[in-house]
Amino acid sequence: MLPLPPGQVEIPDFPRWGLPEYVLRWPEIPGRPVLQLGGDVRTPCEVGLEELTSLQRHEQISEFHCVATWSRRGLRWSGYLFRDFYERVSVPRAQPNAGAYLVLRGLDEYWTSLSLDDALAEEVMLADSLDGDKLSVEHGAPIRLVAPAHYGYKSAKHLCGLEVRRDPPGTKADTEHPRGRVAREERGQGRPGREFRAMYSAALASMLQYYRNLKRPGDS
Ligand SMILES: Nc1nc2c(c(=O)[nH]1)N[C@H]1C(S)=C(S)[C@@H](COP(=O)(O)O)O[C@H]1N2
Ligand SMILES: [Mo]
Repeated sequence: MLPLPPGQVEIPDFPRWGLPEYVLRWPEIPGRPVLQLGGDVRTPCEVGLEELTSLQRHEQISEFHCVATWSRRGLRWSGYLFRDFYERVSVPRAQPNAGAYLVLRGLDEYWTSLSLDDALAEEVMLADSLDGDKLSVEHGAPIRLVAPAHYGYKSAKHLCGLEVRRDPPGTKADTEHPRGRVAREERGQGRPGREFRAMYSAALASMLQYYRNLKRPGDS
């Protein structure tokens, strides 16, 4: 087995994770979920997830690397290749102008971005199933992005909107890197990756305890 990327440690489980501001929001899944396509496009529009069933299904097993230094191996995602979705649905329906970036939005109001090149790379998926089960709310129902070569914060859960942008969209904070490539340890901005690594490693045990004990609202 290949070694994990620099600074990552393997964990056996897969906790729901994210900034507390978002992770404690368990979004209500609409009866007919849609993706809003907008931004720098000729025709902003709405695509029902049922329309994705015209695309070829794709399954892959990949690693997942959270910037907080944990990695999970062997997740079996199923859904659609993002590139297929973009080329066969987004482009014909929304008619993007010459944008080079994508903003991804979740039902919990989370947002992140990817360069279009990174989003169209191999292994980037829209996943609606994990390890053979329908994607749970915990992990991003009804559909989420999966970008294994990027830190977990780029893999937007509960995806409900995609915006094409001509200019770099920026980030929510310096703890997110505009590109976030794991192989280059692009953990955040303004400091080298290994400094973020040291900070997260020191906090990992207590963070894992917090996220492993998250309860859905209503659970006892
Ligand atoms: N919508 C949304 N997407 C999100 C987040 C979030 O809080 N909300 N957290 C990100 C972070 S930091 C990580 S590590 C992964 C965690 O995915 P998981 O909850 O399925 O483990 O989701 C990413 N995508
Ligand atoms: Mo993360």
